[in-house]
Amino acid sequence: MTGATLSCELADITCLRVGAVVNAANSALLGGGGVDGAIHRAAGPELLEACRALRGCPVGEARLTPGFALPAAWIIHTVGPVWQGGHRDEAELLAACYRHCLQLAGRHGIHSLAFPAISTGVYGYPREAAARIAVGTVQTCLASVPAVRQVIFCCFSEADLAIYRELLAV
Ligand code: AR6
Repeated sequence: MTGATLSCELADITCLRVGAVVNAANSALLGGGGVDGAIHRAAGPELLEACRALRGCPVGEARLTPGFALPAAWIIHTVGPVWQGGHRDEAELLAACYRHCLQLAGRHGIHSLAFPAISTGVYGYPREAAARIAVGTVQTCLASVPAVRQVIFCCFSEADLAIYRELLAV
């Protein structure tokens, strides 16, 4: 048991006042649509400059920038896998995203973070399977990241919220 709080809520992740919000980016880290576009719009143009300096990010890894104009202090950018039917290591890569985000948060002493449903939009990962990986990986990894005290699964639809509520039994 870690004593950390796991919860889910229906929200626009750009509005959350947490230590870090996670961005579901692409490997160029230069912005895009979906949650990535929303985060870049809300954080402001300085974010693009900070992302340029990172020179990309491989699938399954994570990178840190300040939150700039967001209420969140930090942004953790991760790159989820594109769903290709389930036999191209998508599950392992998606789990790696959650694990690397938590580890990066832990190394920077970030106490609270909010995840969007990585890969479940443009990248097409089936929502329920992705949510199982998200919750399972966070529950497993939190024990080794004591700095992180609160994790919010930020849902952007009632359907996603219902899936997470069931998995978290809340
Ligand atoms: N707050 C919280 N969740 C959101 C928000 C928001 N403001 N906007 C969308 N979502 P997606 P991906 C949800 O497509 O599948 C981008 O172009 C959305 O409903 O944003 O990982 C990147 O640049 C879905 O549940 O990310 C990449 O090219 C989830 O966020 C590509 O899309 C993820 O959907 C990444 O695709």
